[in-house]
Amino acid sequence: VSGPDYHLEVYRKAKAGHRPSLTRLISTLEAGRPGLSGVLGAIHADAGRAHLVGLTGAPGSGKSSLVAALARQLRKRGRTVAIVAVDPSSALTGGALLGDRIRMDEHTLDQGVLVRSMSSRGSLGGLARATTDVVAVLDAAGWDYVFIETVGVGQAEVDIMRLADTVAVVSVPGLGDDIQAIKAGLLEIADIHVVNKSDLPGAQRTASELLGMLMMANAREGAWPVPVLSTDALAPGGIAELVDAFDDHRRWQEASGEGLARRRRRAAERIRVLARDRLMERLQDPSTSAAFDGLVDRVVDRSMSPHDAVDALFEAFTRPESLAGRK
Ligand SMILES: Nc1nc2c(ncn2[C@@H]2O[C@H](COP(=O)(O)OP(=O)(O)OP(=O)(O)O)[C@@H](O)[C@H]2O)c(=O)[nH]1
Ligand SMILES: [Mg+2]
Repeated sequence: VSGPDYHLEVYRKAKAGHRPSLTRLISTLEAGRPGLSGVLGAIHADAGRAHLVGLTGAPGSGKSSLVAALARQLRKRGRTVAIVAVDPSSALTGGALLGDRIRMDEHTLDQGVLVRSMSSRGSLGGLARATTDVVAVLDAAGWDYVFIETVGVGQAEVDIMRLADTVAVVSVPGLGDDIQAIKAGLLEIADIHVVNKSDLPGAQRTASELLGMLMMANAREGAWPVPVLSTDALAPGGIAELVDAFDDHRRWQEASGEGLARRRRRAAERIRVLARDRLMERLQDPSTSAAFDGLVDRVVDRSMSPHDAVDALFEAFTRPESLAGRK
């Protein structure tokens, strides 16, 4: 059995709390099979209630340990927690976040916690798309918090972090890599800075350096003052304060209008990406490719400019008979 009705039925069960249906739907969405627009529409209509929290930072900074501690704290507060660990580098290494699975074991028997690892397998663009859909279904299915953990500090991580309502950038005591990470663009996307491993020497100094870098931005009228929080994910320490900061940030966003602005940016970007994907699919479609080759011929023999060829293509998308006539 397959098809749109089948996916909607799986989604209905997932929303009702049936875990196997949820994990099956996540796998389907991750694979991005055709025929999902119906269920994606239903998911979109239901989503928008969860607090999406992104955690990123240098490899080994303690993101997974932090997420585990955060999940424990949130469970104490009666909230449900879904964790999506995304590894963009797995396209190169072929590895998955095995360690994350092991460290999360303590939570596997808890119905209020769900852990999912995602690797890119294919393209990085595909990973961002898959992550967007998986996070949306978790939100729609009623999870209170959805954590998105990414390893590393590249553009792929920044793109994935744009999904989140609140982005926490995790640093560790001692400089070097962290400053590199911040230079790579993480400073602009951080809503909260976390200095994890605060049990190690130099934590105070790292926190001061971060605060120094934030001083100008934090002094701006009406800006969210990005806090720098110290945590020890293992002891644990500072975890309740971090959860409070997530909630403060969300409240501030809703009060200031920044939340709506962010949702608008996210929606606009999503439409753009999907439009671009759809366009590329159309260009690769066999029904278009013959006509496309015809346009290539004309650009090569200079009877048509590339710009006019694009005009012809766009016309063909709305009036398919137009290209045939032009050949
Ligand atoms: N001393 C100390 N060690 C920590 C703390 N948090 C995590 N660690 C240790 O740091 C190591 C890396 O922790 P992870 O939670 O796997 O870090 P990560 O950022 O998820 O790592 P990747 O996903 O591989 O990038 C582990 O050995 C942890 O036990 C902390 O607060 N203090
Ligand atoms: Mg990790």
